[in-house]
Amino acid sequence: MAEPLSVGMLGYGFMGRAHANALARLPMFFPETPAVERHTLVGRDEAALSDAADRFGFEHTATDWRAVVDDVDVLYNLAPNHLHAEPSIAALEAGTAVLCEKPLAATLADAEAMVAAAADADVPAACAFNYRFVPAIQYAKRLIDRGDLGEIRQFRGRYLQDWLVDPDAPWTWRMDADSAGSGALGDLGAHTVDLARFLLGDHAGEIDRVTGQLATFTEERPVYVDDGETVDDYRPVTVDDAYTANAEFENGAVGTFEASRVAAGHKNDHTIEIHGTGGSLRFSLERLNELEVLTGDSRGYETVLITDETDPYAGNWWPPGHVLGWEHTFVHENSEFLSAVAGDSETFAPSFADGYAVQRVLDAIERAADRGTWVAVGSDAADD
Ligand code: SOE
Repeated sequence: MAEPLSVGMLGYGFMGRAHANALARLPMFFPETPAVERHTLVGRDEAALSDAADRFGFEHTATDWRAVVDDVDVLYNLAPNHLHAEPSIAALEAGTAVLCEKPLAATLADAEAMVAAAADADVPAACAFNYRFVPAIQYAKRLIDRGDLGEIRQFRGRYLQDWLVDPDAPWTWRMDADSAGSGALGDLGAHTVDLARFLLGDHAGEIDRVTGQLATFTEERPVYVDDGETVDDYRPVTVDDAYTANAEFENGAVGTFEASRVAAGHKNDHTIEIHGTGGSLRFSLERLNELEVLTGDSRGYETVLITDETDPYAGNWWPPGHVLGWEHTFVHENSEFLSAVAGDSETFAPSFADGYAVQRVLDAIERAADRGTWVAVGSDAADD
């Protein structure tokens, strides 16, 4: 029997929990996935790290990723965005496969260096766009690839959250341009742009050009002491709270994109709509087991529950109608990624190249917002 793949995980916050949970679920629900040893958890605060390692099932801890990247088979880079490039590149240079959280990097330059390192490596370099692995999204892709929607004319994607409506919500690294790159645009918009590329890339082509509008409504936010109530300091918010963009695809299809962290009442509302000459699709993350489909002569949308045994990934879980949730997307993503590490590594997607393609769109939206005009994706910033 093959040795289990040893995993090093950099970061043990929200994404650490999501991926460690996925690794724990795999042997029971996706037994065909290569076995994994949760080897080393990496972070800075030794006490918190050791507590997380116990809960997540990691055998070792380390406070410096440099000591880990060539000691494991796989690096999960779940650190803040400005720490995506250096450890991921070092791992790839050591022949260690990488799964890096989205957006690929805080800057286009970092993303470029990462995609170059991935091209030189013969191990998979994955960008963790987990929403590709929602069964209903995979099902939507099947319908689009089969031609049920005809020629693609229009894409509409919005990702709305409300955790920053309150001006007293605490400052975090996600509000700092140096650490995060951008705000709602990179954190949420990256997912929507990735889904547009995933679903429509083979039909409408890439996004050619974009407009952009970015807004920050609360200019500084409090940092609290440990009691969570007493304000210690205020730090500036240097990223967007919300963005909107128009887009044109290679085939002439039109797109509208938006995301917000200040959309009161919307918790994790990632909704996409696609219209073609033969029909339409509607998906909402808050109802992720369902896909709304309109094709042929139908006068209205049909709501299809994507939980049948024959639906993507669904047969590995429960009987039809025994619905799945957000965390299952990580299980599917990890199963595909680890299978690629152990086998056909060339074909894994979403790859760093996909992450870079998304980053170019995000960058063009920011530049379009600065200029107040359409910007061609991939055009030279020096020409702005
Ligand atoms: C932000 O609130 C966040 O956690 C993103 O960072 C994730 O990528 C998204 O899936 C859910 O929202």
